[in-house]
Amino acid sequence: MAYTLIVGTKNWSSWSLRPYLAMRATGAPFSEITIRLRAKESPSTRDQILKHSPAGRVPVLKIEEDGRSLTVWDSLAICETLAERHPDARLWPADSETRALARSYAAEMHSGFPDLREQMTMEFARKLPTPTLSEATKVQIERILEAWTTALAEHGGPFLFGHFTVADCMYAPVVSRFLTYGVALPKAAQAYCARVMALPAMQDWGAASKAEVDAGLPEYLSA
Ligand SMILES: N[C@@H](CCC(=O)N[C@@H](CS)C(=O)NCC(=O)O)C(=O)O
Repeated sequence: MAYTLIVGTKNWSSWSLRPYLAMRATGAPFSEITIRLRAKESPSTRDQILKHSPAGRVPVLKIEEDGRSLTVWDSLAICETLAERHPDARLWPADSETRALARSYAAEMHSGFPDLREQMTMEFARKLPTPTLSEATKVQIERILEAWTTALAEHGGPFLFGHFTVADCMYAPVVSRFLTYGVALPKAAQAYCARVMALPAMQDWGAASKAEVDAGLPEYLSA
């Protein structure tokens, strides 16, 4: 059995970071292909991704097993697939009510917070000034902080639902954004961000993002 995770430019690709963290949490070996986002030259980013997935977006997970190849795309679908295939990684909480809550957190992130995502695009390896936040972005930040604080208090930390789960994978790019743009955070959220950033997988993603930035990303266009 062989896994290949296809991701986008690490400094930018928040959707790729999520299943990367889940993949690392399984402890299973995997290969990586990094596709340069925002590539204008031919073949375009989209054409490169289309070689791997009909959806034309990263992340993509390929699973080669028993002579067959399975392609899974979309961050949440990949996290779910890994959780199912690697029960020992406990990527969802064991208790069904807690699991339902953790799934709600993950889904809320996956389908929500559009203003936050647009105003504070992920720039993993960079520190940037805090933009003038729109009212909608402020409301979304407040919602995330309230959700984190509630989960941390109710489940006792160190992660949102106790041990590390897909809910933490889904919010990890928000942690990076808060740090990149210097968003003021209450103590509990600050400590949570520090714990997420200290994960070896986050450190490795950060080192790769920094290498991309140091090598000179071609342009800083809006995503
Ligand atoms: N809902 C998708 C979103 C995936 C997505 O938008 N990926 C971006 C990169 S972060 C992408 O592939 N963009 C294609 C492009 O830039 O051409 C998911 O959760 O995986």
